[in-house]
Amino acid sequence: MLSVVTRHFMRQSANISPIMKAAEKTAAMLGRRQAQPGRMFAQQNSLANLPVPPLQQTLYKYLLALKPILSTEDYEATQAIVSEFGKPGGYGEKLQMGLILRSQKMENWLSDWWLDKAYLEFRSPVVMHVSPGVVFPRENYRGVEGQLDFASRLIAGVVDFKQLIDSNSLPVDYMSGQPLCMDQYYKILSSCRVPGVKKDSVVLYPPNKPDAPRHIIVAYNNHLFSLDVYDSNRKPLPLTELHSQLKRIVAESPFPAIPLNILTSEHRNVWGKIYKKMSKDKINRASFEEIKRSIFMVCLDKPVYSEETDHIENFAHHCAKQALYGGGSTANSCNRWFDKTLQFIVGADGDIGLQYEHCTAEGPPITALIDHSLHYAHNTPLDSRQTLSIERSAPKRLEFNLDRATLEVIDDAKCNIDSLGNDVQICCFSFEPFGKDLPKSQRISPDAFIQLAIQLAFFKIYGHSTATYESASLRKYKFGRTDTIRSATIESDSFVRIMMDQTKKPSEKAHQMRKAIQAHRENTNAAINGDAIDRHLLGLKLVAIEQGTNVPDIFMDTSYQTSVHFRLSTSQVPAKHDVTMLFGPVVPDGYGICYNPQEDHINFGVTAFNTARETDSQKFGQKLAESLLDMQYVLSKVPPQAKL
Ligand code: COA
Ligand code: HC5
Repeated sequence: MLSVVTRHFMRQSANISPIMKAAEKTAAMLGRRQAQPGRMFAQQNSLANLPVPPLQQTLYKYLLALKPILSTEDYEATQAIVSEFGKPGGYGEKLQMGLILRSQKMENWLSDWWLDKAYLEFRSPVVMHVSPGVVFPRENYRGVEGQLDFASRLIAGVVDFKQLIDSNSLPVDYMSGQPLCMDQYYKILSSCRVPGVKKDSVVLYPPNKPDAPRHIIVAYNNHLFSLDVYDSNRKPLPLTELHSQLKRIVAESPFPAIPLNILTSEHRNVWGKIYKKMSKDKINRASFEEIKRSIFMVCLDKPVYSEETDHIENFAHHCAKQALYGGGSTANSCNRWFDKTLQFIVGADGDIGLQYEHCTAEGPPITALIDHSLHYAHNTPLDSRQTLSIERSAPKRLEFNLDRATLEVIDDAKCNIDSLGNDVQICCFSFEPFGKDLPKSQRISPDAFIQLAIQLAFFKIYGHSTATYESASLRKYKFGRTDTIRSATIESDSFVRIMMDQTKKPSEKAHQMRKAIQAHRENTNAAINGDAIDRHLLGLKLVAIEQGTNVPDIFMDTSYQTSVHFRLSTSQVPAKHDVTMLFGPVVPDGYGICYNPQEDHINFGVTAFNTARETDSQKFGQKLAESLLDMQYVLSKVPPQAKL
């Protein structure tokens, strides 16, 4: 089945006529609002603070969300616990008051907590567990010459995007007609996660300071080089210059370096301890500083894909591995610095992509940067920026002093990344029969349609619904990050059951599909308007912890654990270019599902762990494609209805 809908990733990006210098024109070509100097934060002051939802509303919705995923017995037990928590003058009201007080003192009561709880205090490796990978459309070059040519174009494209950020010229993003917080754009470049023994931190080097970074890090053969991308007058280096500097880096590094970099893929406590110890040495400290301060990173990967030995169908899979974790210690995992916010991956076979450390930003600002940079890379002739730069320095190799103990941990880290890589089962595919166009033609939200297909696919395999997470943007609010759309609803559960019932007519199935889609849309609207339940419940729990009181029963209840055991962790990240994105599951027996809906097809990245016998991402991908077609069939049997 999958072979029918799978297509290799040779599709080229949108065929857009060459446009050169003006960044505003690029933005316009990409369908974004016109760039205007100083306009990036035009709406920022009008953004509201994140509200605290009413307690009773959240408790009511929490019970609704539990219904399709719990047994009747468990549900009834939890009902009693929830009602005790929410009774007048009870524990819930006390915590709610604490949360309201916090929200009155802060622009966003959630964002600091979220940064800590979701990211900086999380101790598992960022690879696979936190950092997503993005696979770009395959480029036409093969070999190192083309690799360096493309890498220089991509670097120039990112620097061009940076100019838009630095001059506050990026057009404001909008969602459902509402302006969004633009703060995350300031955090994706010149930023880095720093390992700590118990908790990580994140550093950011603003562009408007006199000593603002001018360099990027280039990884080649496990060596790290600091390369200036601006001259001493802060003018971006011409493409030809970037190209010759990259050539120099390659020529100077014929043999692989000791793969210290792989330590960034370790458990955070392990890496935090080594980092602390290594930082006592002046040379190490200076090199760490150079990496942290760099604007972004480019990984010039060695070729590991062979057209002769591998079937062409495997190319997408190869790219996904490189983007998600580097493919393992003998492939390119040692040619990364996983703490760095943005690592562009440029392989030798037209295989390109991105690895990104998630703590500073969500996917949409990253895809805006990708869309701009790829467009620039494809449309800028080599000689277009020939203005001669002055006083540029040669690329500088970063040095490290390593002791015997660290060398041993490097060996362990290589084994660990290989185990992690062998454990992940990746299924990236493009669903070809239709894209957003089909649900739109039926006046249905494409996102709700795809989410429902995910529910159906899960039900086909397991015969029940499960806790499902879909990312919803809170950027409508100042410094907003995300909340959760819980896609398993009472309505979706009825829908998947009816779909599997041979006795039901298409009209009955279509009727329930529309009810489930409507429920999903309502949940989506609630989430983006600050009325979802998950971050509110987290907030109440954290108030209890901060107040030093007992964590209330509602959070100790096994049903709560079930409700946050997201076997389906999903996210829509739309991009103009035909990219495929993927991230790891968030629970051992779960799936990570990321999708980029295009007008006439949908790119999916599905992951699962091999160690969980009950999951299989290939099978899930097949069932997902099948479910989308089943839903298309049902819709084809009924006349279009009112818009949902
Ligand atoms: N009839 C016809 N067309 C419809 C429709 C309907 N009933 N409902 C929606 N559409 C159209 C929209 O106008 C839109 O058109 P476009 O392709 O021209 O832009 C398109 O279909 C997509 O809409 P939809 O599928 O409903 O999704 P959405 O854009 O509303 O997105 C979320 C839903 C939840 C993904 C979004 O609100 C969100 O929060 N995005 C951010 C997620 C995120 O941050 N992810 C990354 C986390 S790191
Ligand atoms: C380049 C695509 C990145 C998508 C990453 C994403 O969706 O991250 C989610 C962030 C959030 O807060 O919801 C987390 N998730 C991967 C667990 C869904």
